[in-house]
Amino acid sequence: MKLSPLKTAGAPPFNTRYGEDAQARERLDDDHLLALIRFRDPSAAMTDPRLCEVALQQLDETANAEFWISPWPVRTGVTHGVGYADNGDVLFLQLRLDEYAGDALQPLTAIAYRRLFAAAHTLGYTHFLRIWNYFPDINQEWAGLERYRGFCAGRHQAVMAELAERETQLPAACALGTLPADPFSSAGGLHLYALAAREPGLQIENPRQVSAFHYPHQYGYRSPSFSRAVLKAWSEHVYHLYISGTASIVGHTSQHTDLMAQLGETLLNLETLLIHANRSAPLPLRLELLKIYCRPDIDPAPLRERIIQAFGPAVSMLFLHADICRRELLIEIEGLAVGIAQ
Ligand code: 3EB
Repeated sequence: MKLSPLKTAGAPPFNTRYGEDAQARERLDDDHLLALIRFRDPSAAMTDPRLCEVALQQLDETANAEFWISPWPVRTGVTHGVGYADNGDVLFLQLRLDEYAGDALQPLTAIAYRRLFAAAHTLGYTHFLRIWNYFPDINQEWAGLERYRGFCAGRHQAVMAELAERETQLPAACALGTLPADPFSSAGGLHLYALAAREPGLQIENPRQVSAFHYPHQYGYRSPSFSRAVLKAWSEHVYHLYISGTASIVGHTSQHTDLMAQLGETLLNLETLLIHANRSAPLPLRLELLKIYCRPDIDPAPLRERIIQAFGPAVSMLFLHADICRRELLIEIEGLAVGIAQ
């Protein structure tokens, strides 16, 4: 297929929104659909490279799937075992690898990342803007090593081999522990999805937080390879800010044991990051989407209320139950902010 987009000035190469999962299947018939993220135990085989099923339990009846929509038709395929969809400007990639042993997560992660990078190179999108990382039992220890730390070591290995500029080209990210409804289903394993572009974005760090790639070794012998956010200029008129999973961490230390206190600190981190990113963006960045991951058994209602207090009622929210990568953390929030010239 020839990709010759009729580009509209002032329009991004894709829009993201939360919507009803009930509409999900029929949306796959639309060749403008770049990606569809659903939150449910994944089916055994990948049926469409754009359909990404993540084994997290949703808390909300209405907004419970994420749609990435392209203004023009997309192409789909599989390369290096990585499913993809692209529209000439933006590439969606996903990869799920089965896990046969809990202590093999580190080499599995390195392999997964190498395959993601190889696929993106083959397709001509060499700049990763955002990567989502999901796998079960994130806080469980195997042979004395917490699985999250094993994951970080595998990612570190692959990222160091890939990136020339190791501290200024890191994608935004999140890493969450999945919670399959059926533990004997095919829902286990490492599941990555990502967003890549032909030209780089701008890495943004949070002045309230030590950069994750500089965390001291008490959090793992290889630090987490991600940036706090990536600011992408899709044109002079359109900016996206991909905000990494953000938690109640100041400096490099987790703060508060109380849920609402952790939420308050997290919101302060997000506000600070937005103000900081706005200094690099020629247009004001408005927060549009938030995805809130909280530990099982947490009630979303008071969280929603507090978030509306902070960011107003216009922000769309999607709540998921997940395990967070530090045992003491109860909540983590990622987001998308957009700047568009009027
Ligand atoms: C933190 O700030 C909380 O390992 O990819 C947030 C975002 C976190 C991404 C990752 C981890 C990751 O360290 C945890």
